[in-house]
Amino acid sequence: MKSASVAVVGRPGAGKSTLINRITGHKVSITAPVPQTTRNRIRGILTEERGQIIFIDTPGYHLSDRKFNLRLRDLVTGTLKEADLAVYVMDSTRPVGEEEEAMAEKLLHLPCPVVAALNKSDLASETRKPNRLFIGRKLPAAEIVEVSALTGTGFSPLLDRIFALAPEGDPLYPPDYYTDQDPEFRAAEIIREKAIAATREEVPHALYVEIADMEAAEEKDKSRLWIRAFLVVERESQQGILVGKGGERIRDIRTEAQKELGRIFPYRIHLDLRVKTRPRWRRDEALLRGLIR
Ligand SMILES: Nc1nc2c(ncn2[C@@H]2O[C@H](COP(=O)(O)OP(=O)(O)OP(=O)(O)O)[C@@H](O)[C@H]2O)c(=O)[nH]1
Ligand SMILES: [Mg+2]
Repeated sequence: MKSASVAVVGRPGAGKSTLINRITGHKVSITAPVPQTTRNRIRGILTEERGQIIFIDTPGYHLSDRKFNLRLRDLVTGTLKEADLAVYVMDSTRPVGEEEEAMAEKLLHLPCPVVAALNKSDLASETRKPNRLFIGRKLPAAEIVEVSALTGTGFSPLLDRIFALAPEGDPLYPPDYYTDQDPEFRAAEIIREKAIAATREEVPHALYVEIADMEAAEEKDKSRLWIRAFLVVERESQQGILVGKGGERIRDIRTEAQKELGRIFPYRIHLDLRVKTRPRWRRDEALLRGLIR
């Protein structure tokens, strides 16, 4: 039996979370067209005849000296240290930039093997070939597999490679487990995804979700889950954007979140969603310690 912990790393927006969701067959990690969505290490577990692979989603590797980004990068570094192998997800439709250079440099010095997943193979791209050459030059030991995280193309050779490199061992989780996230974190992430999808520019980055409380109750013949949550932003103007004209936007976010939460949790969901402002929260060390982990 194979048993491995696999760090999934790469530039923001490369498709790491989409890949893990598709490979495990479950919505484990939220995704968005805007970069810098994932802020945590999120486990997605795949168990099959060959063994168990624990994929660890990580924040996109982004070069910035802000406190917030440094913490995200530390999380990537920490995850790579503990992993049995790394999957380097690269967007084949974007030219190589300094972030790819830094990422490749980091992977080159790892003790564990690296598999490169050249993603978005469903899209036409003039950068695919140069990107492939870049990986070959920078990480000569890494096998390159072209994949589409969106369609699942290339997953079979990718998994063959991962299982071939994985160490022997016993599974760490029961076979029906696909993630180890607690319900509060999952709820907060789903709500954040819907808020990101409804906004633009700086708002997705200035946003986090606070779950005030979550309580299950049996009422007549129905199980209900009450969730009280806040969308927290940095400025009053962002608060206004999230609320929208006549409260329209926050209502839409709530509806979308409630729908998806209802698919994840075996309850009828009652979501009470409000917006509040917490200036400069991205510089608040104590808060970041709780949020980015
Ligand atoms: N066409 C296409 N789009 C993809 C593919 N993989 C991911 N995407 C899209 O790329 C965008 C970013 O995907 P994510 O999975 O959120 O990327 P990520 O690497 O997790 O991003 P961060 O969490 O910000 O680091 C989303 O709009 C996805 O739908 C793919 O194989 N093909
Ligand atoms: Mg992500």
